[in-house]
Amino acid sequence: MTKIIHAADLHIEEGEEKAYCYSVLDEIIALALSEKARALVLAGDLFDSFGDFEALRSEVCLKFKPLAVAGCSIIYIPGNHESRGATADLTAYNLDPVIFAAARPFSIVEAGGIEFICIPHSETYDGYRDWKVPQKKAGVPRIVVAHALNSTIYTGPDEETDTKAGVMDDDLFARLEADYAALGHIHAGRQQTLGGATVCYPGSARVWRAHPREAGPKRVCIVETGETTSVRTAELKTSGFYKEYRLPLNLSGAVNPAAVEKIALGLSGLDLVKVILTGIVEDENAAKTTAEALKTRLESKARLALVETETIVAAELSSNSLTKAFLAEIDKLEPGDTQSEDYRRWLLARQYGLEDLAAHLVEGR
Ligand SMILES: [Mn+2]
Repeated sequence: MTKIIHAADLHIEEGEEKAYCYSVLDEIIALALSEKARALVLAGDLFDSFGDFEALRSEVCLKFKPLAVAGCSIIYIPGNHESRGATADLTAYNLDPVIFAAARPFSIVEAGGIEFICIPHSETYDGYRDWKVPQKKAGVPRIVVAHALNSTIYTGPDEETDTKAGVMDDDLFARLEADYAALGHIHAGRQQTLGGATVCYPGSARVWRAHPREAGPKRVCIVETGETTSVRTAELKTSGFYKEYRLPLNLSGAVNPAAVEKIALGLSGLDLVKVILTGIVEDENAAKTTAEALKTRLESKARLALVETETIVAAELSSNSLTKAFLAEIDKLEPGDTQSEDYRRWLLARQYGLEDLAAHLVEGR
């Protein structure tokens, strides 16, 4: 059996995220070393853009040196992000000691007794039936490495709006006689058998942006292949979590301090946290002050904190007797756990009620 580590979508970028990205990369390299993997497969979007690729590739290649010395091949294909803003053909780059398989439509790399069919990202893979892929060798496992969407394994919308990924047919895995497909692009992990192959998205290796699809632990796949293929995942410790909360403001623009402290207590210094402040306020400036104070509080506990306000301004709402009665009753029902489904429903009911009251107040003028 041969062991490989499969990671994807690290999106290394320059600027304030660089140190964080590098800590995750270091963890992946340390894992490949401790697991004595024969190959580390990076299934695209190692860099966030062509500019990041250009600026940081030398530093990143240096980081891979100890792994190469230990006998682990590093195989990397470009994703859609490496092409963002590209001013040069990626095949022109030598990323020694990394095997940078940028040639389209595919290239074959043999390493650790495994045959890797490396397919760089493309807007379409429609021509795959005409690819001249050699017959699979007896006793040599075959791994497809690609950065693409597959509509069987992932039925949701593309996670990206500006750079859509090409869609790969299930039949491609069968036709190429793959034992395992090391995919990238979908930031939430997925695993499914397609066309006889075990097809995996490990998910993004770090929290790439403030979006619910970045939630959950960040992982890499540890694949053992030979007669059979088995996959387990390893959670990355340095990636942290993406955490998103919605909190209501009261009419004077204040937030419940106990709810804030509960969120702060659950954060680690590696997390990216986003809080959306909702509700109806009488003065938007008060909401802004609350948002700034909240951001400062959360920044002291998390790697990054974002606070957004989705409030509606309705002056004179609190002097309305109906509003007072509504708030007095509904706030008695506030569930304790801000992450529960009950809380979400309660928050919506409170918001709709206040919106309705605000609308009637305007009509009544
Ligand atoms: Mn991608």
